[in-house]
Amino acid sequence: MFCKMVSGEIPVTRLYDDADCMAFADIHPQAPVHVLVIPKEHLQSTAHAEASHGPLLGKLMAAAAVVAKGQGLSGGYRLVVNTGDDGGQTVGHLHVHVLGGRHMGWPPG
Ligand code: D5M
Repeated sequence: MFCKMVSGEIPVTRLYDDADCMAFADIHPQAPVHVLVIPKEHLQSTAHAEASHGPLLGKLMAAAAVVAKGQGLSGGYRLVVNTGDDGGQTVGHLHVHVLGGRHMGWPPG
């Protein structure tokens, strides 16, 4: 479904956009800042990543850091990548949650 954000079929405000990745606000925010960073190439999850995806995964993390900085999260933030059913993944297009603006508890639920 996030491929439709990439194509523009589902319009979203892009909080970050480069050749490989883009970011937009999560529709169900779990923190004052909750942004999703996705690869434009469809990749279902980290479990589906091959060694050849290494550079893309690196770009995704770097993009998440740029997003966090752009959102003013100078006090820290959390990056979350849910994977598969047990990991709580509900959308089958790899995404990094950037969560911030409040203190994050541990362990996660
Ligand atoms: O996280 C999937 C996340 O995707 C969840 O936090 C809601 C969000 N979501 C689902 N649909 C949309 C749209 N249309 N816009 C913005 N955000 C969306 P997961 O890690 O798979 O549980």
